[in-house]
Amino acid sequence: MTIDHAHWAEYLATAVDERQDVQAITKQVDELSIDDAYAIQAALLELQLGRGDTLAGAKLGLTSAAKQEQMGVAEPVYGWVLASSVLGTDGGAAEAPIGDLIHPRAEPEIVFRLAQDLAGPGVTREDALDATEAVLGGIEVIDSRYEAFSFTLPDVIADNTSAARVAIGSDGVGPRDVDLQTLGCLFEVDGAITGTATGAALLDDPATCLAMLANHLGKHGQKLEAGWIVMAGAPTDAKPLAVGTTVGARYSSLGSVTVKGV
Ligand code: OOG
Ligand code: MG
Repeated sequence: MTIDHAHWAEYLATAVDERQDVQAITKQVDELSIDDAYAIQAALLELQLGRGDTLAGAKLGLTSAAKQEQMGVAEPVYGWVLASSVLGTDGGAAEAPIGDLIHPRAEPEIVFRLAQDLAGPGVTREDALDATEAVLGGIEVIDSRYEAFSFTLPDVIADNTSAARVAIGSDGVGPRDVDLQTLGCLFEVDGAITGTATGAALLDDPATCLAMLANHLGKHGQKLEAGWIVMAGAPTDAKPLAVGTTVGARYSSLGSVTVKGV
Protein backbone atom coordinates (compact mmCIF):
# COMPACT_ATOMS: atom_id res chain seq x y z
CA MET A 1 0.00 0.00 0.00
CA THR A 2 1.25 3.48 -0.83
CA ILE A 3 1.33 5.77 2.18
CA ASP A 4 0.53 9.44 1.62
CA HIS A 5 3.23 11.00 3.81
CA ALA A 6 2.00 14.59 3.36
CA HIS A 7 -1.53 13.57 4.40
CA TRP A 8 -0.41 11.98 7.66
CA ALA A 9 1.93 14.89 8.39
CA GLU A 10 -1.06 17.26 8.09
CA TYR A 11 -3.07 14.92 10.31
CA LEU A 12 -0.46 15.12 13.08
CA ALA A 13 0.16 18.87 12.63
CA THR A 14 -3.59 19.45 13.06
CA ALA A 15 -3.58 17.38 16.26
CA VAL A 16 -0.78 19.61 17.60
CA ASP A 17 -2.56 22.82 16.55
CA GLU A 18 -5.95 21.80 17.91
CA ARG A 19 -4.54 20.16 21.07
CA GLN A 20 -6.70 17.21 20.23
CA ASP A 21 -5.55 13.61 20.33
CA VAL A 22 -6.09 11.45 17.24
CA GLN A 23 -6.31 7.77 16.42
CA ALA A 24 -2.98 6.03 15.83
CA ILE A 25 -2.05 5.83 12.14
CA THR A 26 -1.48 2.07 12.35
CA LYS A 27 -5.15 1.66 13.30
CA GLN A 28 -6.03 3.14 9.91
CA VAL A 29 -3.47 1.77 7.44
CA ASP A 30 -2.63 -1.87 6.87
CA GLU A 31 1.09 -1.54 7.12
CA LEU A 32 3.28 1.39 8.12
CA SER A 33 6.97 0.66 7.56
CA ILE A 34 9.73 2.33 9.55
CA ASP A 35 10.84 4.12 6.36
CA ASP A 36 7.31 5.44 5.78
CA ALA A 37 7.17 6.54 9.42
CA TYR A 38 10.39 8.57 9.10
CA ALA A 39 9.09 10.00 5.80
CA ILE A 40 5.93 11.22 7.61
CA GLN A 41 8.15 12.66 10.36
CA ALA A 42 10.19 14.48 7.68
CA ALA A 43 7.02 15.85 6.03
CA LEU A 44 5.75 17.04 9.43
CA LEU A 45 9.06 18.81 10.09
CA GLU A 46 8.88 20.43 6.65
CA LEU A 47 5.39 21.75 7.46
CA GLN A 48 6.57 23.19 10.77
CA LEU A 49 9.69 24.78 9.25
CA GLY A 50 7.52 26.16 6.45
CA ARG A 51 5.53 28.05 9.07
CA GLY A 52 8.67 29.78 10.32
CA ASP A 53 9.85 27.44 13.06
CA THR A 54 13.55 26.49 13.10
CA LEU A 55 15.55 23.52 14.31
CA ALA A 56 17.19 23.71 17.72
CA GLY A 57 18.43 20.15 17.64
CA ALA A 58 17.47 16.52 17.62
CA LYS A 59 16.57 13.76 20.06
CA LEU A 60 16.55 10.10 20.78
CA GLY A 61 13.75 8.36 22.59
CA LEU A 62 13.13 4.92 24.03
CA THR A 63 16.83 4.41 24.77
CA SER A 64 16.29 3.08 28.31
CA ALA A 65 14.62 -0.07 29.59
CA ALA A 66 12.45 2.11 31.84
CA LYS A 67 10.99 3.97 28.85
CA GLN A 68 10.74 0.95 26.58
CA GLU A 69 8.79 -0.92 29.24
CA GLN A 70 6.53 2.05 30.02
CA MET A 71 5.59 2.54 26.37
CA GLY A 72 5.70 -1.10 25.24
CA VAL A 73 8.03 -0.26 22.37
CA ALA A 74 11.44 -1.95 22.44
CA GLU A 75 13.47 0.13 19.99
CA PRO A 76 15.17 3.53 20.08
CA VAL A 77 13.64 6.27 17.97
CA TYR A 78 14.97 9.54 16.53
CA GLY A 79 13.26 12.90 16.19
CA TRP A 80 13.66 16.67 15.91
CA VAL A 81 13.71 19.50 18.46
CA LEU A 82 12.05 22.68 17.23
CA ALA A 83 13.21 26.08 18.49
CA SER A 84 9.60 26.83 19.50
CA SER A 85 9.68 23.87 21.88
CA VAL A 86 12.55 25.16 24.02
CA LEU A 87 11.24 26.61 27.29
CA GLY A 88 12.94 29.61 28.83
CA THR A 89 14.62 28.77 32.13
CA ASP A 90 15.49 30.99 35.04
CA GLY A 91 18.28 29.35 37.03
CA GLY A 92 17.05 25.96 35.81
CA ALA A 93 13.36 26.66 36.57
CA ALA A 94 10.88 26.64 33.67
CA GLU A 95 7.11 26.86 33.30
CA ALA A 96 5.11 24.89 30.76
CA PRO A 97 1.62 26.14 29.81
CA ILE A 98 -0.46 22.96 29.93
CA GLY A 99 -3.33 24.42 27.93
CA ASP A 100 -1.12 24.37 24.82
CA LEU A 101 -0.73 20.60 25.08
CA ILE A 102 -2.89 17.44 24.93
CA HIS A 103 -1.85 15.14 27.80
CA PRO A 104 1.75 16.07 28.64
CA ARG A 105 4.21 13.96 30.58
CA ALA A 106 7.66 14.97 31.83
CA GLU A 107 10.90 13.02 31.97
CA PRO A 108 14.57 13.70 32.75
CA GLU A 109 17.04 14.09 29.88
CA ILE A 110 20.82 14.18 29.54
CA VAL A 111 21.45 16.84 26.90
CA PHE A 112 24.47 17.40 24.64
CA ARG A 113 25.24 20.83 23.19
CA LEU A 114 27.36 20.50 20.08
CA ALA A 115 30.41 22.60 19.29
CA GLN A 116 30.87 21.03 15.87
CA ASP A 117 28.81 19.33 13.19
CA LEU A 118 28.55 15.57 13.57
CA ALA A 119 27.87 13.60 10.41
CA GLY A 120 27.47 9.84 10.06
CA PRO A 121 28.06 7.16 8.97
CA GLY A 122 30.91 5.79 11.04
CA VAL A 123 30.57 8.17 14.02
CA THR A 124 32.01 6.60 17.19
CA ARG A 125 31.46 7.43 20.84
CA GLU A 126 34.81 9.30 20.85
CA ASP A 127 33.81 11.32 17.76
CA ALA A 128 30.58 12.20 19.54
CA LEU A 129 32.46 13.45 22.60
CA ASP A 130 34.91 15.38 20.39
CA ALA A 131 31.99 17.25 18.79
CA THR A 132 30.36 18.09 22.13
CA GLU A 133 30.79 21.45 23.81
CA ALA A 134 28.87 20.66 27.00
CA VAL A 135 26.66 18.09 28.67
CA LEU A 136 23.65 19.54 30.48
CA GLY A 137 20.74 18.34 32.55
CA GLY A 138 17.25 18.77 31.19
CA ILE A 139 13.60 17.82 31.37
CA GLU A 140 11.58 16.94 28.29
CA VAL A 141 7.83 17.40 28.15
CA ILE A 142 6.46 14.79 25.77
CA ASP A 143 2.91 14.91 24.41
CA SER A 144 1.92 12.04 22.15
CA ARG A 145 -0.64 13.18 19.64
CA TYR A 146 -2.29 9.75 19.89
CA GLU A 147 -5.30 8.73 21.95
CA ALA A 148 -4.48 7.39 25.42
CA PHE A 149 -0.76 8.16 24.81
CA SER A 150 -0.66 4.78 23.09
CA PHE A 151 1.22 3.86 19.93
CA THR A 152 3.35 1.34 18.04
CA LEU A 153 6.93 1.96 16.89
CA PRO A 154 6.04 3.46 13.47
CA ASP A 155 3.29 5.64 15.00
CA VAL A 156 5.65 7.28 17.50
CA ILE A 157 8.30 7.84 14.82
CA ALA A 158 5.77 9.58 12.55
CA ASP A 159 4.70 11.74 15.52
CA ASN A 160 8.25 13.09 15.92
CA THR A 161 8.74 10.85 18.96
CA SER A 162 6.13 12.73 21.03
CA ALA A 163 8.43 15.80 21.21
CA ALA A 164 6.69 18.84 22.71
CA ARG A 165 8.81 20.99 25.07
CA VAL A 166 12.23 20.92 26.67
CA ALA A 167 13.87 22.80 29.53
CA ILE A 168 17.65 22.81 29.76
CA GLY A 169 19.67 23.55 32.89
CA SER A 170 22.48 26.06 33.04
CA ASP A 171 25.19 24.00 34.78
CA GLY A 172 26.83 22.28 31.84
CA VAL A 173 30.13 20.43 32.06
CA GLY A 174 32.69 19.47 29.44
CA PRO A 175 32.01 16.05 27.86
CA ARG A 176 35.19 14.56 29.32
CA ASP A 177 34.83 16.25 32.72
CA VAL A 178 32.08 13.86 33.78
CA ASP A 179 31.70 10.08 33.72
CA LEU A 180 28.55 9.84 31.62
CA GLN A 181 27.89 6.23 32.66
CA THR A 182 27.84 6.86 36.41
CA LEU A 183 26.19 10.28 36.11
CA GLY A 184 23.27 10.07 38.53
CA CYS A 185 19.75 11.39 38.11
CA LEU A 186 16.85 11.68 40.53
CA PHE A 187 13.45 12.48 39.08
CA GLU A 188 10.87 14.06 41.36
CA VAL A 189 7.20 14.97 41.19
CA ASP A 190 6.24 17.66 43.70
CA GLY A 191 9.34 16.83 45.70
CA ALA A 192 8.79 13.05 45.89
CA ILE A 193 11.37 10.90 44.12
CA THR A 194 9.68 8.78 41.45
CA GLY A 195 12.71 7.46 39.59
CA THR A 196 16.47 7.09 39.91
CA ALA A 197 18.96 6.19 37.19
CA THR A 198 22.48 6.63 35.94
CA GLY A 199 23.62 7.56 32.45
CA ALA A 200 24.36 3.89 31.75
CA ALA A 201 20.58 3.36 31.61
CA LEU A 202 20.81 4.88 28.11
CA LEU A 203 22.08 1.98 25.98
CA ASP A 204 25.06 1.68 28.37
CA ASP A 205 26.34 5.18 27.55
CA PRO A 206 24.68 8.49 26.57
CA ALA A 207 27.58 9.23 24.17
CA THR A 208 26.78 6.03 22.28
CA CYS A 209 23.24 7.36 21.84
CA LEU A 210 24.58 10.59 20.35
CA ALA A 211 26.76 8.62 17.93
CA MET A 212 23.78 6.41 16.95
CA LEU A 213 21.68 9.48 16.15
CA ALA A 214 24.44 10.94 13.95
CA ASN A 215 24.71 7.60 12.13
CA HIS A 216 20.93 7.39 11.70
CA LEU A 217 20.83 10.89 10.16
CA GLY A 218 23.81 10.02 7.97
CA LYS A 219 21.71 7.34 6.31
CA HIS A 220 19.25 10.05 5.27
CA GLY A 221 21.98 12.45 4.08
CA GLN A 222 21.51 14.63 7.19
CA LYS A 223 23.79 15.67 10.04
CA LEU A 224 23.77 17.15 13.51
CA GLU A 225 24.86 20.78 13.48
CA ALA A 226 27.15 22.89 15.65
CA GLY A 227 25.11 24.76 18.27
CA TRP A 228 22.31 22.17 18.34
CA ILE A 229 21.12 20.40 21.44
CA VAL A 230 20.64 16.65 21.44
CA MET A 231 18.56 14.76 24.01
CA ALA A 232 19.84 11.23 24.65
CA GLY A 233 16.48 9.86 25.88
CA ALA A 234 14.92 9.59 29.31
CA PRO A 235 16.72 7.28 31.78
CA THR A 236 13.56 6.91 33.95
CA ASP A 237 9.91 6.64 33.00
CA ALA A 238 7.78 9.75 32.38
CA LYS A 239 5.17 11.22 34.73
CA PRO A 240 2.02 13.25 33.95
CA LEU A 241 2.48 17.02 34.08
CA ALA A 242 -0.64 18.90 35.18
CA VAL A 243 -1.34 22.51 36.09
CA GLY A 244 0.24 23.07 39.51
CA THR A 245 2.56 20.05 39.31
CA THR A 246 6.30 20.68 39.52
CA VAL A 247 8.67 18.04 38.22
CA GLY A 248 12.36 18.17 39.02
CA ALA A 249 15.47 16.41 37.76
CA ARG A 250 18.56 16.47 40.00
CA TYR A 251 21.81 15.34 38.40
CA SER A 252 25.00 14.41 40.24
CA SER A 253 27.19 16.81 38.24
CA LEU A 254 24.79 18.85 36.13
CA GLY A 255 22.72 20.73 38.70
CA SER A 256 18.93 20.70 38.76
CA VAL A 257 16.10 21.56 36.43
CA THR A 258 12.42 22.01 37.26
CA VAL A 259 9.33 22.40 35.11
CA LYS A 260 6.09 23.63 36.59
CA GLY A 261 2.81 23.05 34.78
CA VAL A 262 0.92 26.36 34.60
C1 OOG B 1 8.12 8.54 23.05
C2 OOG B 1 9.25 9.53 23.27
C3 OOG B 1 10.32 8.92 24.09
C4 OOG B 1 12.33 9.32 25.51
O1 OOG B 1 13.11 10.10 26.05
O2 OOG B 1 12.35 8.09 25.71
C5 OOG B 1 11.32 9.89 24.60
C6 OOG B 1 7.16 8.55 24.20
O3 OOG B 1 7.48 8.02 25.25
O4 OOG B 1 6.05 9.08 24.02
O5 OOG B 1 11.35 11.07 24.35
MG1 MG C 1 12.57 12.10 25.88
